[in-house]
Amino acid sequence: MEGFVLCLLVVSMEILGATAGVLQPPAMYVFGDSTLDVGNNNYLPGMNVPRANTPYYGVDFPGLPTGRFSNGLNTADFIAKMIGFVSSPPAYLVLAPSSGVLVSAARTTGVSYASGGAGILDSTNAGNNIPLSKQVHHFNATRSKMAAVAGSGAVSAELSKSFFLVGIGGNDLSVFANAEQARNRSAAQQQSDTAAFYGSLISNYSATITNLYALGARKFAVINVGLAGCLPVARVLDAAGACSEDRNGLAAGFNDALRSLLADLAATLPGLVYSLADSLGLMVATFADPQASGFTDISDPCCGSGRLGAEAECSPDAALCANRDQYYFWDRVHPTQRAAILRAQAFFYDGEAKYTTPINFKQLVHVTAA
Ligand SMILES: *[C@@H]1O[C@H](CO)[C@@H](O)[C@H](O)[C@H]1NC(C)=O
Ligand SMILES: *[C@@H]1O[C@H](CO)[C@@H](O)[C@H](O)[C@H]1NC(C)=O
Ligand SMILES: CC(=O)N[C@H]1CO[C@H](CO)[C@@H](O)[C@@H]1O
Repeated sequence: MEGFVLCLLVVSMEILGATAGVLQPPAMYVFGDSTLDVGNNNYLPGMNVPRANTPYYGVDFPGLPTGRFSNGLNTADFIAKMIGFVSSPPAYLVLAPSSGVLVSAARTTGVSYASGGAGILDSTNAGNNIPLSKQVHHFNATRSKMAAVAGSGAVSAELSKSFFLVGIGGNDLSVFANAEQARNRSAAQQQSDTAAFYGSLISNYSATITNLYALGARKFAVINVGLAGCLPVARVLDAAGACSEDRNGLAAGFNDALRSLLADLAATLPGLVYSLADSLGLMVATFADPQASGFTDISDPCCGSGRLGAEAECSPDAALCANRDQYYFWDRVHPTQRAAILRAQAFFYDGEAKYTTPINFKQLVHVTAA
């Protein structure tokens, strides 16, 4: 009996430890695209705004669409759970109408500014999303409201311990690659276009991190761009349905530049700590041995229609697969909930520095920012 009571005590203390946030950061702030969006786009006006607000989005959780581009939860949700939150922080546009609601959420869970279709460049899918620069602007507005309530010093202290998740770049790459293809450029021209393109991406990414830092952010978890050429939406452009090696190479080149950028910023901005997650490397490993991760299909969208299931969005009229946990792709662009949890696990718990550098997300949570 005593053993039983002791055991219960230990268990309840562990639960308390997790929920009382002993090691948990005060909040989590999310910036990026549809891989992290939890509903911001549902509040944007316009016919051409990408929205996950119809079936079969959300079919597995919670059973109806939530604005997540997934059959259930997304990568931001699973990372949030691993930190100790219930799910991703709420979408900014849900909170913004009430200053009180916004400040209270911002200080207890955090806020998600991520928007489907968004790019590092304002020009990417312009008018149909919240571009990265505007997401930072929204964070700045949030911070001002927090400071008006709690004082700037207290807010800075909270933010310095908070978790800043950033995942963006795939849409910029896809827009650039489509434009290059349409322009029929020579190899030499493509090389110089690509160099200029990387230059503006990195310059804008640098401005984003520097601005967030100026506003008090210290801990950055950054997800790089995945195998852009193996998304169903890219493969359908190929007559044989093969991955586009050009697009995969474009992603790898950007990821190299992003890795250097973060190392440079950490060397110049005192107290900045980061973990860079290798989405591309994880996809390469997963696709090389799908069964090891429980996938039987790594090329077709679970929900889609037309050739390769990739000619249309997931919609109520699309075909829906039954064994969704065995598919890597949920729709023609996004991972399934099952793929998302594996991504989050790889980035959070990575024990061998395989998919994160220089530390994993869990270490980033626990590191004491200077
Ligand atoms: C692309 O450009 C090359 C020469 O630069 C030309 O021979 C070819 O016809 C062009 N293709 C298209 C589809 O315009
Ligand atoms: C945040 O907003 C204030 C007030 O509009 C502005 O002065 C400041 O430059 C902004 N900071 C950043 C980093 O964007
Ligand atoms: C965050 C940031 O600085 N974004 C800038 C990216 O570049 C465009 C111009 O190309 C600016 O308008 C954005 O403000």
